[in-house]
Amino acid sequence: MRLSHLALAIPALVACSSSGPAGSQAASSSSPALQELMKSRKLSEDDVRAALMTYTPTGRHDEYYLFGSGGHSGQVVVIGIPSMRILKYIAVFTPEPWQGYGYGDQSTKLLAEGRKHDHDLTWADSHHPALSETGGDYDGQFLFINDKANARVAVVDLKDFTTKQIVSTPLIESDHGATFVTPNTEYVIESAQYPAPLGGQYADLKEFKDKYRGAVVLWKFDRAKGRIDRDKSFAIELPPYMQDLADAGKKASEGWLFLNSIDTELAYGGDTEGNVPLEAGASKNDMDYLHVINWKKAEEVANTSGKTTTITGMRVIPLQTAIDEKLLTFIPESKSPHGVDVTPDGNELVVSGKLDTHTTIYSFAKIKALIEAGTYASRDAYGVPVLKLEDTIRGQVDVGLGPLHSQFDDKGNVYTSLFLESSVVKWSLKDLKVIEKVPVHYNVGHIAAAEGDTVSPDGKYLVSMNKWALDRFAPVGPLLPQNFQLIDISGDKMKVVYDLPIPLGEPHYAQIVKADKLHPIDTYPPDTDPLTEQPSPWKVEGGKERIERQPDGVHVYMSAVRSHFTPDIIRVKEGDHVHIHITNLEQSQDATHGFALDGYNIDLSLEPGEHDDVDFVADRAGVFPMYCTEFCSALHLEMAGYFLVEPKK
Ligand code: K7E
Ligand code: CUA
Repeated sequence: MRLSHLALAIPALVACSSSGPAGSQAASSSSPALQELMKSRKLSEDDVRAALMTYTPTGRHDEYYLFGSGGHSGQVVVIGIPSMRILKYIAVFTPEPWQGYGYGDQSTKLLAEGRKHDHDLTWADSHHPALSETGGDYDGQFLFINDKANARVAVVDLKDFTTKQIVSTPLIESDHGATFVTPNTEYVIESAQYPAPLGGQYADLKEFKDKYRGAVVLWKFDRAKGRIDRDKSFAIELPPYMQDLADAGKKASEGWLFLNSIDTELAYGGDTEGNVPLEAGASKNDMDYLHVINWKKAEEVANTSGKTTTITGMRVIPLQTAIDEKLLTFIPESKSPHGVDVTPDGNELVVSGKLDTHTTIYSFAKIKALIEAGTYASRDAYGVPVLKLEDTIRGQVDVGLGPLHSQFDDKGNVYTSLFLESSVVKWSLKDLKVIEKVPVHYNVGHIAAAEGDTVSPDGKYLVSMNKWALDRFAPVGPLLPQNFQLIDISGDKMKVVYDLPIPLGEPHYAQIVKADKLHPIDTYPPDTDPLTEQPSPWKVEGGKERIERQPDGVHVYMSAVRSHFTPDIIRVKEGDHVHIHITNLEQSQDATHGFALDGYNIDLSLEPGEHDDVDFVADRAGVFPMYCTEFCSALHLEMAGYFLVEPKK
């Protein structure tokens, strides 16, 4: 029986990882107990193997970090692999109380950068995280993520895992092919999804063909500053197709961008106005257009005076200029594609159309040769040259129903998610043959393999990001979590080894990076403003805490250290403008203090060394306790004080 076979296997496995005879002895003597445990918990041999693959003893760190989008929570989730332990939610586009994000001056200012059309936005629909790259490989320095709903892009610094910048342009209203980076993170790519007149103008849908447009924005990243440089960024006007996912060429195809598109029929719905519904209108043709863009050339054109127009402050290469300068070429692609993925060597592109059972493998060399020779089969309605599909591909693979997105391993295999089949298929890039499929639960969207979209994928692990989880977990009412399934891809057979419920918006995409590439700091240097990463101009030195009445209001220079705030009583008058400058003087790791001011919606998280400011008007008279929100010490509950607002006479 398999059970007894396993009972022999377990001590062997345990013995391997233990350091001496004592360890192996302990393991052998416990094997009957393990067998008993397996029986009582109804665990199969595969279950136990999965447990051994993922179980991570206390104090041991994971081999990889997964950075997953937080969907409409507007955050990023960080998960350790293989343990699948959630390590952090990084606050990005939305207020997050634990991190004090959106409740003090620094983060409020940061979130305000993300205002659009003069509106505060308190949610976002984040889809695609992108790690910064050097030479096409993750370098562990920065993470970018988009907000599909409002066409915004954020920069997260992985030194402290915090958001440093949010940029947006009123040029486009929504995005989806975002964020993707060029191989040295020269640019962060954001392409529009739902066409609209550029720059937020009004035009009726009857003018869809002429007035509506798509676009791709190339945000210039200044690595030394760790920020996007708006002035050096530019966009390219595109036909009003819904640009979708994208990938940047690498190695052989470095300098090029590839964008999927959907709805090349130019349908815009109108089911109550006598038109066919949008999804029917957008499914009439057999093919959509893969957009091939020469971004190095586009950069040259953008930097040549007279070649761009400026719309809402953004330099834009007009569509006609993009055509004249041979920046933009189309190739037919399977209907309603949802992924274009460049192979690790940069030689080929894998494209999957959700309504076709095939993935198509395009040869970059063929594409480039045709573009250079000007050998076009036709032009689209806007005059964009179209290459002949048959002349650009190496072949197709019949992978199954509803192929979406592909990732790569270190052995020349490709993994493609099959939405309709709820499985992941593994196929060989060399001979375009399906090798095997593994069922996932259920309705997989993206998949992420360890370093699986870089020039040197690791293989080993793949995470399937499943939309539905109906019978997987203890029920929690009608709204269910998503299901991240960890798949072992190290051997001949793919195996699901862990199910992680994600109760946080819809995580669309993730990237998995080797943990040793990241070097996060333990504490901030004293008095650091995390947004500027500089010493704060409002610095607070121990022993120099004070309250000053100045022309612009009452300034409080406060320190936090176990287990007191200094000063611990603040007296102001009703109507006073109050500026609290507060520094956590601690320099030991994890000695975080919180600062809550009751009744005023003030909530800060002060990591060791961190300086925050908060400005507000004391518009309510009364007695307001202030206290530390992190259980920092034995006298944490005593880390408190009073904010007294004396009523006007
Ligand atoms: Cu498939 Cu936005 Cu990439 Cu959702 S996306 S799954
Ligand atoms: Cu500081 Cu609790």
